[in-house]
Amino acid sequence: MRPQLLQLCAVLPSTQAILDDTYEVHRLPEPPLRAAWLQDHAAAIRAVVTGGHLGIETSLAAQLPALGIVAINGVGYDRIDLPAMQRAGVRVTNTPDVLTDDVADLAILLMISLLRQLPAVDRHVKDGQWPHAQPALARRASGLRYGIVGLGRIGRAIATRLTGFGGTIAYSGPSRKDVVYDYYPDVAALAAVSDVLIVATAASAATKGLIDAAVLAALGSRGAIINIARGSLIDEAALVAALVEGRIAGAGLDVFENEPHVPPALLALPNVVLTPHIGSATVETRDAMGRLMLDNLAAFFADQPLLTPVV
Ligand code: 8YV
Repeated sequence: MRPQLLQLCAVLPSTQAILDDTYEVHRLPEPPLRAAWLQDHAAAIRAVVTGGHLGIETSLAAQLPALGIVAINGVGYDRIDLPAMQRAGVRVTNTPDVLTDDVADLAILLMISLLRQLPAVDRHVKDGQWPHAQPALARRASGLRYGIVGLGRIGRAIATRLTGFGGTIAYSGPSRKDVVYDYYPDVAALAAVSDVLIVATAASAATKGLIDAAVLAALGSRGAIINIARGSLIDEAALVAALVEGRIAGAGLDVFENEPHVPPALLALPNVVLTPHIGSATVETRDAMGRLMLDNLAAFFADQPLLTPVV
């Protein structure tokens, strides 16, 4: 008999085909039908597949007594209560490394798009304005002071890309790394010496609201912020206020506090570039993530060491 699995997120058709072949895949019905579904199926569910942005509610996991593994199709595990999983003896896996380059690419894309006003100039041409007017001059993206919040896998990949930009690179984080970039233990101190502050650190209870009003004030009215990590890392209300009042120069954001909802004030601002949490959203990377997620599941059910365990 195929193991029973609860799937909480969409995956590529190629990944889905293997999931469907290997497991008896269930989807969680909406609340009106959920209680009945749980009564009929919860006891048999041995694995959960979920996205990094979704995780699993601790209360749902607690209703799955046979649960042995939560396989995340993503790198972030901030939406999963790891101590609760450990207490329940549930393993958790994620998909690190395979998405690093895509997410780092997006950070650079957002930065250049923001400073060179890509959305506005694209609009300018498509609206037929080119023969009539020149768009406003943009700001240079190279030769700046780049500050990276969090020099993990993705932060390092961003730094590598930025070495081609001819500016200076500094970083903040809990500890100094063996790198040539300048280290600032304090995020506000990093912001104070940055023209572009790029948020690339993992979200957790400890880093919630890490980028607060004081950090934004330190970044200042010429400074731009880029976030490809998690919305919870930035105090979004403070960010919106700073942008609306011109206390920072602009923002390039792929992630938000309450996705897929974006603060309405951001939608009207010209100095903001927004993307819908697409850091890892390429065919190649989603395929690689799917394969790693499947390999972790297979290892779990074969009683083999997990490839990329979180706990
Ligand atoms: C995706 C992500 O949103 O990896 C992560 O943590 O946030 C993204 O890659 C998602 O996990 C895809 O399922």
